[in-house]
Amino acid sequence: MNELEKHLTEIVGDAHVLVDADLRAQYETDWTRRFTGEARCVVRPADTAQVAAVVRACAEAGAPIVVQGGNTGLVGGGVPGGGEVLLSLSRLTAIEDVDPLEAQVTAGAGVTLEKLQQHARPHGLDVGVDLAARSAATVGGLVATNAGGIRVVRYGSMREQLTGVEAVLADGTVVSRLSGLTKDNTGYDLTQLLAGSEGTLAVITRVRLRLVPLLPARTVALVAVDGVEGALALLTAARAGLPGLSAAELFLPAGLELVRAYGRLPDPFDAPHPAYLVLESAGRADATDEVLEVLGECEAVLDATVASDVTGVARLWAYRETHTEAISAAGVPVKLDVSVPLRELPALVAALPDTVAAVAPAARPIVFGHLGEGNLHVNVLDAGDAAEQVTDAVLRLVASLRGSISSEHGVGRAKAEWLGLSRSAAEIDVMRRVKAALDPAGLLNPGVLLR
Ligand code: 2HG
Ligand code: ZN
Repeated sequence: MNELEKHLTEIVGDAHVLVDADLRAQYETDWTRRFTGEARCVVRPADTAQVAAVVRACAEAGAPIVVQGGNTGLVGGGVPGGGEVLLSLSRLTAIEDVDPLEAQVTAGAGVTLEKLQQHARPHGLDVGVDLAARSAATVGGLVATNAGGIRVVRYGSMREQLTGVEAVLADGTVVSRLSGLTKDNTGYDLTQLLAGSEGTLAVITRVRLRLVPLLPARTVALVAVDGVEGALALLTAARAGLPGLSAAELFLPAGLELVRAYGRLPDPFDAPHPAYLVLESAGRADATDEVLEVLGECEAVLDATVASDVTGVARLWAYRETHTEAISAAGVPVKLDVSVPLRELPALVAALPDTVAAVAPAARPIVFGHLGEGNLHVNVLDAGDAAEQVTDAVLRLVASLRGSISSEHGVGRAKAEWLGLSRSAAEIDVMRRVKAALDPAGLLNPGVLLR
């Protein structure tokens, strides 16, 4: 053990500095097996004071750091590029009592989304963000990446839930802004600056989140529509006709086939259809009648199955939520997360197969995502050694449609090279200046977001 590791051991204790390769291994590869890199060691502080001491020790030693939450990220932002100290926030699991008056809660960065949901629900409150990785994804990571998920159509992304953060700057200084004031116009919004900064500006140690009413009645419709334009027509109708609209998720026949084979799920319809939508309405009372009325009036709807009991709702959601698992079981995909203006979505979906085939003829694109935001998850299986070409071709197509190369997963290591497709040179220059001001030595998450 060299000087830095000894110093880190003094701060967090023997058991929480992992130097051996086999102990480090689970932290060094992301769960999709697409990103891997060796860490100098893994360090697991227990609280903000220990995080600050660890960061200070690394700064003094000039040692770069990569920050990791639940390691559920999808762009390689939480795994080492090579040689960093891997700072795991998994032990920062303290949760404060729910504040029912403000409808807010403060939680440690290592609290999982599921734990926070369980903590809020007995108070008749809920977390405004939900996503399939809820059992492992941590709130620190969700804020650092400004995660989205399946409820953005109703409540917005993680930054919309955020009312404050506590964070450790690159020199070990702690900044804490956890008062949770809903209105507070006292200068630069440091909380929002850190949302989506992907660990490049500071290490988020605690977050304060606003909570939303717990809505016990859910009605879900799995709907077959006549195409992506039809899906958008139904979205428009659902936005107007369903005040409780809480999800609008799109998938296509190739995805349905894959999740059915993976989960041994029955065919939800008698025949294949061009596109599918999961619509959800949540509220205090059952919305089945409203949902049926919206479906009945939309000409794009070819078939539908509706449920409002807990088992039926879970059964219908499975067709959408198991996409990621089913894809992972089929191979290591190229995984892209893009968005375009809604009116360009049909053009994007139509152009994708040829765009991919031109650079990887044997590849299988599986496309699904969050319709409300024009956010598509373009997963490409069997791209062989053309992963880079597939990424380049798809991201250029998206940029040509005035879209974003990262809708909700972030830029990470995976897309840093393509940032210029979505951000102007002037914007990237401002980002670099902010980075240089907060982390002049470039020790926090080097290679992530900005190269
Ligand atoms: C989802 O919406 C996640 O299910 C994962 O953002 C997307 O696996 C993916 O590409
Ligand atoms: Zn998603």
